[in-house]
Amino acid sequence: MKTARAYPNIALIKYWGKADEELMLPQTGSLSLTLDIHPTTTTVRVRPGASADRLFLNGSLAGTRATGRISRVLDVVRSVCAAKMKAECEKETPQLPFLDVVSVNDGPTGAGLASSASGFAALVVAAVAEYGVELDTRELSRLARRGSGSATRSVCSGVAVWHEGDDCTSVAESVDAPEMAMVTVVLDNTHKDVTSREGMRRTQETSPFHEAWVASTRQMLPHMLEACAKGDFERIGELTELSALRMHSVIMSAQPPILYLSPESWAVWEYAYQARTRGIPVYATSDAGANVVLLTKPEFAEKVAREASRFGSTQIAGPGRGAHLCDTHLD
Ligand code: 2P0
Repeated sequence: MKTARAYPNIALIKYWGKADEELMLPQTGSLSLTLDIHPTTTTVRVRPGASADRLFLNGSLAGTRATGRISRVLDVVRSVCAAKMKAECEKETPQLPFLDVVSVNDGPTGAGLASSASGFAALVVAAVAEYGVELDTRELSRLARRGSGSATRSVCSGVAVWHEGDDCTSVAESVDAPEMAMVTVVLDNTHKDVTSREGMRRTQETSPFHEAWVASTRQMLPHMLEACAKGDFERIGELTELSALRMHSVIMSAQPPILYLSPESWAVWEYAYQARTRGIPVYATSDAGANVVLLTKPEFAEKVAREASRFGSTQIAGPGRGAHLCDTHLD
């Protein structure tokens, strides 16, 4: 039995569009901060003789859709682990058994706070360990990508860049960055109407601005990496807002349009603009849902959380650890 824990991440340079749906290759690179709140904890155990994987999610046996989604990733994990075992002992390729997966999310599932990122990152780290194979962060990140694009980044600690590339090179790695904090402002913890996957597909297929989005992201990412390396927080904040606004612009221009942001979301965005005029370094971002995440310097996090609590429930997050094994197992 093996257990792993992983945290969600919030992108500062957003990923919105796939170059390859099967391999889950992104059209552009992206960059995020892995948080230290709302972890997913996942325990896996081999099921000798069973004919399928089983998933217990937040205390209940999951349906065929959710189980199928993790099982497809576990098939890739099994083939990579079997190939590695064969290469190491030069015997027959082993047939690896199916797994029981018990997973608990400590946070709002499907509300734009990236539960699929923490979920798939924890899943691959636990499964690889259960099969007794050692893989490095690059290889784990490559496997997590097959479950969900944003999971590629949750394998890494702190600020992580996920590279555009092919099946081998499109992986994430941590990069140096200044100290930052995030304040999540949860306005609506119900499920979003259009999943990220469907939203990306629709945007790519129907928005006349999609190519411009791809070009602008390719242009912004190197600037963001430079700002991170220099520790230039204001530049990081400006690029964060720009990337999120450009992503929502292209999403709104899909047909039929997708409106993830609500009037309440915009009120939080306005708060960030207004707070900056008072000397508070705070910048807004939003993912595929109405919630807003505020990026700030650690010493301002409490003030920002207090002020933004008039919009919704706020929580302070700092940089979190990448997906890792832990000793406490779930039943
Ligand atoms: C991101 N998002 O960069 C972007 C910004 C949401 C908005 O990655 O289809 O769950 O599984 O790869 O990763 C959320 O989408 O989508 C996401 P799939 P994913 O964080």
